[in-house]
Formats: sequence, structure tokens, C-alpha cells
Amino acid sequence: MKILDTKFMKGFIKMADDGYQMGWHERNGGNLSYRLKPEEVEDIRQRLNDNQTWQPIGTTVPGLAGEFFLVTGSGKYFRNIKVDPEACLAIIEIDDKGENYRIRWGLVEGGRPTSELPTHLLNHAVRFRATGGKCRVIYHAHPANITALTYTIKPDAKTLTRILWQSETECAVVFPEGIGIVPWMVPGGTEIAEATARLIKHYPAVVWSYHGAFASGSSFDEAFGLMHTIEKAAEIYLKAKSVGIVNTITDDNLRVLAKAFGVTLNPAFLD
Ligand code: 2HA
Ligand code: ZN
Repeated sequence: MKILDTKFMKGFIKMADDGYQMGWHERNGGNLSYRLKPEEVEDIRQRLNDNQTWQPIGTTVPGLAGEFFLVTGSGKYFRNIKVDPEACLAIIEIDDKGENYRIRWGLVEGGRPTSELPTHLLNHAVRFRATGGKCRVIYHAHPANITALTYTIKPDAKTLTRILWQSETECAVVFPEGIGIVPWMVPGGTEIAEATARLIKHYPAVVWSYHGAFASGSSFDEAFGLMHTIEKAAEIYLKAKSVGIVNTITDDNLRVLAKAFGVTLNPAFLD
């Protein structure tokens, strides 16, 4: 099957373009990765390259040994993905120890997978375990409102989660576990990857202070929808706060909401 005709490729490109249209991907900002299903690998196997060398991932992910990922390329612009996916994207294979990757398709003009590959793969490994193998998508974006919000609070998951739960009624239903947050750190390395992975074990998304956010999901819709919900709640909060907040969603409201929707809110984040 032609790789560009596959459903997962079309879904990936649509999500990347949706993120660009939202204004979340200035220049080469943000990155996206998708873990292929075994049958998706089989459908395209004859069209994969076999001539690229193995490269170190920069971290170890034994739980992902032998998996294939579709990822954005380092330095590539989201606005160009739809126009030239073969230059902007890569399909990579992880080796049998989870230490190295090799490019099997894409990046036809050269280049490497996303600079945040260690964070993407560690997050995939952790979310794979946390969701019993359901998680397939890890998404990093630079939405303005959630990033602006991090300048106004301590980098604390309870503080952030309560603000978001109180800023849009559906938030507590969409992310009842809450949202994690890391303080400012240098992007692109193992340290921020490990800090993010420690949190994404408990939360479906993690905010990077003064930078952006990582969201996970079992599908493109779920990961994009989570990022969108977080960003929208942050926008509502900043608008309300700029005028002056006089009312909010109370903890009792949250408890009633959770009961109505059959979700269990993280008890550590309720007063
Ligand atoms: O430029 O977003 O965090 C890509 C990034 C790095
Ligand atoms: Zn970034």
C-alpha cells in the first residue's frame, strides 16, 4: 500500500495541519509521534527502506523494542507537513533492545527525527504501560494561553489542575486524573524527558513551564482534543482573570459533575 494513502498517515497529517491552523506551531515549534499498529506496519512493509544505519535514541525504552513510529522531523515546520510530508516526516523502527532507532521512510531531503525524540519515546513507553497498550499518540505544541498561564502560578499540578477544572465545566470529565507540570528546563534532552515521563505516568498531559505542553491519547482525535481542551480552559481563565473572577466552579460542583459523568476525580486535587 502507498504509505501516503494509509489512514494513519492521513490522520497524522490532518492533526499536524489542525495544530498549525490553531497557531500552536510557529516556525519549527512542536512535534508529533504515532505508534503504528502491527497490521499498519505489514501493509507498508514492502515500501520501507532497509539501507539506513542505527542511531542512538539517547535513552532506553525496552518496552518499545521492535515498534515503528511515525514522527515529525527535527527543524521541520508544521505548516509544511501537508505540502511535503515525505520531507518533513519519518517512519522509524526501534531496535530489539530499545536503545537505537533507524529511519525506514521519509526525511527524503535528509535530517533527523524530532529533537524531542527522547521525551516522545519515554512518554510512549510510560503511557503504553499506564493504558494497557492503548496510547498511540504523543503530541507537543506551543499554545499561547496555557504557556502564558505558567507565568502566573507555581509549577504545581494541584494548582494548575484546579484552575483548569474551574475554567470550563467539561475539563474535569476530560482529564479527571489532572494535568502535570514541570518547571522551566532545557528542552530537547534526557533530563526534561525523564521529568515529563515521571508525571505522564499519572496524568494524560504535562505542561512545560514557559514553553508549551505534551498531550497523549489512544487516537489523533483524543490527543488533539486533550490539547485543545487544556488550551481553551487556559484562555477562559486568563480572560476571566483579566476582568476579575468573582464566581467559580466549587469543589461540591466538581463532585456532583463527576458523579453525573461517572468519573473519579483525583482526590488529591479536591479540597
Ligand atoms: O522546536 O518544540 O521543544 C521543536 C520544539 C522543541
Ligand atoms: Zn517545544
